[in-house]
Amino acid sequence: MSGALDRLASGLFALALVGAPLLGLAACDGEKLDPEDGLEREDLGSFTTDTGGGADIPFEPAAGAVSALVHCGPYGYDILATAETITGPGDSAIYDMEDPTGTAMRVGIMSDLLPVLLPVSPDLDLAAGAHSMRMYFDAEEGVTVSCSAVYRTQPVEANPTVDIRVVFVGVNDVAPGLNAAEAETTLASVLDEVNTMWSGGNLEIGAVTYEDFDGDVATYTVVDGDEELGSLLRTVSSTNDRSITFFFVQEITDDAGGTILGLAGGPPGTAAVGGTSKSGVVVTAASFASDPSEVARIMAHEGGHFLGLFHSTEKDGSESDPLSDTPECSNDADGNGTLASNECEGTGAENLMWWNTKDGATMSADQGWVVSRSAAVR
Ligand SMILES: [Ca+2]
Ligand SMILES: [Ca+2]
Ligand SMILES: [Ca+2]
Ligand SMILES: [Zn+2]
Repeated sequence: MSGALDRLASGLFALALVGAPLLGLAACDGEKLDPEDGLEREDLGSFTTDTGGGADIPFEPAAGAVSALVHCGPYGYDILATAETITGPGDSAIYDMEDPTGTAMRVGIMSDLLPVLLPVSPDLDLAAGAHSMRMYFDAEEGVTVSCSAVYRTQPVEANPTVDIRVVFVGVNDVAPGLNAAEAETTLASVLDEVNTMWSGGNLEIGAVTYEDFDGDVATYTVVDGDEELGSLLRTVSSTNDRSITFFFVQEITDDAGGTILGLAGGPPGTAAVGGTSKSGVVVTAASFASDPSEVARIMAHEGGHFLGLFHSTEKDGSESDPLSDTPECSNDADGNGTLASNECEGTGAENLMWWNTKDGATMSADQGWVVSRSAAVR
């Protein structure tokens, strides 16, 4: 267990940089699908930890399902949880916490609520039939959680799109023009850049809506730590849930007092599920006036996390994604324990999900395969 818990430091997925030529934004508002078309939701029930500190969560994707999102919580911000093992039909091994990179599956380590998405790689597609996830909690006492699943039965589209909802949380003071009334103009080139970065995975922004936050702006314009982040993401309602909600804020600080450019619920977020601490993405807009491309890089990268993408290579090189078409870099040339972008030029730093996203980063075909199966994508 300690190996996996050592990874806690990477439980918050931070970001930095991208820029690219602008394309015409297809903010198409065409034919609307029924929001529930192609999704099946299942209440899996309530589960309490056994004497081993874990709980076994059975779930069963239907034939034809292209993805399954299982989520369990809430258990608060003082407890961390992950999956110890996941098995598929015939007790086939899908995931083992002790050797995550030995499989084509990844699971995060999360406070409050754990979302788990299958599949996160074309090398381990989803099978119909009986699955079981053993959840592990880093807790002193017993824990009880509610679990649900969303199975996406809608087939994968040739040209998948994802609807975007941008909610402005008191950012107009530091970034004039970032408000619901002006955003269609002021944010257009940023969304063009997001589309450019996503185009390698053939993902495109669909319908876009802009709102000014109608909650406690004074509290949330600076997001202080994990619990405030979770509370903000929980305001995503079930009527907005088949989209990615991006909250634009002035600043995000982590529990250790560091500043973070963006954070996604997850990975993965609870795509198509509102009301959880993993129901959206938070983006800092402080740099918008001086470097609007930074906002685009944050949106594209954190949106990737929300839709189920893990870092292609982690900052300290200890972890990598389960995708064969994204390079892994191990060239810590100066031996300082950190893989800097200039140490991995041409060998990984060009990917959208590089831990420190750069100018011109792109989504790979395998990453496109994963996101096209998200319940938030159509
Ligand atoms: Ca605050
Ligand atoms: Ca890879
Ligand atoms: Ca280094
Ligand atoms: Zn990240």
